[in-house]
Amino acid sequence: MTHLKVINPNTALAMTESIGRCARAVASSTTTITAVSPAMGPESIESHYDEALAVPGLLAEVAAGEREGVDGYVIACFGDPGLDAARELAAGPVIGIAEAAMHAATLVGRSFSVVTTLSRTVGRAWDLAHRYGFAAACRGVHACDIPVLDLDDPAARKVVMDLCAIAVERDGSDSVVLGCAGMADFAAEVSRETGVPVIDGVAVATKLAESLVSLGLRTSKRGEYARPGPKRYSGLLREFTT
Ligand code: 5HY
Repeated sequence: MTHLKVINPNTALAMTESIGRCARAVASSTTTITAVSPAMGPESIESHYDEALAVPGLLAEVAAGEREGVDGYVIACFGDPGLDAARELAAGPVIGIAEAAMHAATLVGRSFSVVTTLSRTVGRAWDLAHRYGFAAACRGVHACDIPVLDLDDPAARKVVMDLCAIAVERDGSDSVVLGCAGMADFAAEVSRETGVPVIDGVAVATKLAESLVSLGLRTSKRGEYARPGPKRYSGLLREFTT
């Protein structure tokens, strides 16, 4: 059996349950999915400030996973918050949904568009495309300007659906990457409407983590992702002392 921990770094439990359903829908029968939110952090992640404050709680969940013998992790937030720090803590693979989705998009087409939430997060999506080496394939990043926690409203879904179609037409891209874990459960519907592959990073990251674990590929501890050395942390971070 493979045990994957899918971490929604925000504290919106309804979103965590939806993310868990999406991960379980694609996981193999020999994979157990544990979907969690941290015990502390922002109710949604829509700014650099939110992202920074999401990381301690996220890392606490990875540290707990290591004690529990978790085989691999998914960071289910499109900013891939805390990804490098989580890889230092984890023995197994840690996959961010943005990195996973962009990889998948370049395997099914020459170009992709990203449809994300607030306009203020567009720059972060571009930063990730550049960091992961997909800037040339990314034809555009489009914001629906709907807050993360309002995405399950049917009217909001119509806005996202329409924007995906506009993005494909305007960018001439081969596929659409959904720029929020809160959009995970309607990738198939958007794909039917737009006629192009629509990629949900939760599903792709789950299968990538599962595949890497099955191949025996764990996070390398030789260099940058070696475990952090012993250190004291004070105040609210006291529990992180190693
Ligand atoms: C996410 N925020 O996937 C991102 C989306 C965003 O709380 N979960 C969040 O807007 O960056």
